[in-house]
Amino acid sequence: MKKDNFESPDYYNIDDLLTEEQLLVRDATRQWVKRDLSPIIEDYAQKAEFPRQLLNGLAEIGAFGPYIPEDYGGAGLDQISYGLIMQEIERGDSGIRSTASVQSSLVMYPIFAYGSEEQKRKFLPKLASGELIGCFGLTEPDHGSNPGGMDTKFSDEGDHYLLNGAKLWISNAPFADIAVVWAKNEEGRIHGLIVERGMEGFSTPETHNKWSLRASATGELIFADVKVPKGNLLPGKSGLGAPLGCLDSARYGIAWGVIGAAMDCYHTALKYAGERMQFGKPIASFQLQQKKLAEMVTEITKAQLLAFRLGQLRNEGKATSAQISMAKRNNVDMALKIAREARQVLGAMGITGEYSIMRHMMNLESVITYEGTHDIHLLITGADITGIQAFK
Ligand code: TGC
Ligand code: FAD
Repeated sequence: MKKDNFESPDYYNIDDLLTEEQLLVRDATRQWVKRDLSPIIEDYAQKAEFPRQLLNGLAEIGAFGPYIPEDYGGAGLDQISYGLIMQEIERGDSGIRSTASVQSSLVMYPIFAYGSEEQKRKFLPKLASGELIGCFGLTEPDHGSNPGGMDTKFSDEGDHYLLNGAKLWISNAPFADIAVVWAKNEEGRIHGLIVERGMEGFSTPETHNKWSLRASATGELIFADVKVPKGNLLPGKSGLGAPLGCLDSARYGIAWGVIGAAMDCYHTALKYAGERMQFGKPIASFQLQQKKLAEMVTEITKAQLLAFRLGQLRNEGKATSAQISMAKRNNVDMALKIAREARQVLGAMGITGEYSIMRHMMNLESVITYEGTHDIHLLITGADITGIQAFK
C-alpha cells in the first residue's frame, strides 16, 4: 500500500484567509483522503470499479450536502468549506469528487431548492448519510450541450405520470437508488421528477470502456413507460433554468475540486524533480524543469484566488452563473495543462500507475467536458460581456 505524503502548496498564504472552521473541515477531509482514498484508488481505477466502501466515509466527512442545512441532515457549512471539501477529494481522484458533487449539488440541491417539505424530509437525511445514493439525468444521446432540446417526456395519466425516454453519461447511475430526472410535460415544459430504483420499466445499464473517470460508475437511465407517483414531481421550479440552477452549484464545486488535482500533480512533479538525477544533477536544477514547476505554482495560486473570491460571492448570494462558468473553465483548463506538464517532468515513470498524474490527466478530460464543455463556458462568458448569444 502506497503512503500518501502530499503537502499542499500555499504560495500566497491563502490559509490565512480561511476561518478556523474552514481549516478544520479542509484538514479533516485531507486526512480522510490520505488514510482511506489514496491507498486504494489506483487499484480501483485500474479495475474500472467504483470503490463503494468509500460512501460511508464521504458521508462522515460531510461531503454529501456540505451546505444543506443540518435540519435536513446536511453539514450546514458555508460555500468555501464546500469548495475545500471538493478540492481535497479531487486531490485524491476526480471520480470520487464526482460522486460527492452529484449527490450534493445535483440530487440534494434540487430536492432542497425545488422539493416539497415532504420530499425534503423523506429524501435529504438519507442522502446526507449515504443510505441513499442519487444521480442526475439531464444529458441525452442526442442532446448534450443543448439540454433544452431533450426528448424525454412524461404525460399526466390521472393518478400518476408516465415517463418515457433515455439519458446517457450519468454519473452514479449503475448503483443509484434514486434519479433526479429532467423531462418535458405535454406542453413541452421541463420538470424534475424523482425516479426510484425498482419502478417498473426503469433500468440503468453501465457504460464500459472509459479511459477517464475509471473509478466512477457511469451509465444510462432508460425509462420505458415508467409510472412515477405524482408526489415525486419537484413542485418548486420548472423550465430549463431549474436543472441549470443545479449546475451552478456543481460547477462551483468543480472550480475548487480541480485545484486539488493540480496540486497533487505539482507536488508529485516537484518532489520527483528534486530526487531524479540526470547528467549528475537533480533535474530540478535545469531551467526547463524550473520553468514548468514555476508556471504550475503560479497557475495554481491564480486559480486558488479565483475560487476563493467566488466562494465569498457565493456566501453573500452574489455570484452570477457567468462568474461560475469563468472559474469552472479556467480552473479545469489550468489543471489539465498542469497534469500534462507534470507528466513530462516524470519522464517514462509519469505514464505508470506508480504516480497519480496520468490518472488525474485522464480524469480531467471528462471534467473539461461535463457540467458544460470548455467551449460552452467560453460562449457563456462571451454572451455575458457582449449581450449576444452565440450558441445558436
Ligand atoms: P438559455 O435560453 O440561455 O436559458 C434557459 C433558461 O435557463 C436560465 N439559465 C440559468 N438558470 C440558472 N443557472 C444557470 N446557469 C442558467 N443558465 C441559463 C435562463 O435565464 C433561462 O431562463 P428563462 O426563465 O428565461 O427561461 O438556454 P439555452 O437553451 O440557450 O442553453 C444555454 C446553455 C448552452 C448555456 C446551456 O444549455 C448549458 O449550460 N449547456 C451545457 C449543458 C450542461 O452543462 N450539461 C451538464 C449535464 S450534468 C453533468 O454534466 C454532470 S457531471 C457530474 C459529475 O460527475 O460531477
Ligand atoms: P456535444 O454537445 O455533442 O458537444 C460536442 C462538441 O461540440 C464539444 O466540443 C462542444 O463544446 C461542441 N459544441 C456543442 N455545441 C456548441 C456550440 N453551440 N458552439 C460551439 N461548440 C459547440 N450528464 C448528466 O446529465 N448527468 C451526469 O451525471 C453526467 N455525468 C457525466 C460523466 C462523464 C464521465 C461524462 C464524460 C459526461 C457526463 N455527463 C453527465 C454528460 C456531460 O454533461 C456532456 O457530455 C456534456 O454536457 C457535453 O455533451 P456531449 O458529450 O453530448 O457533447
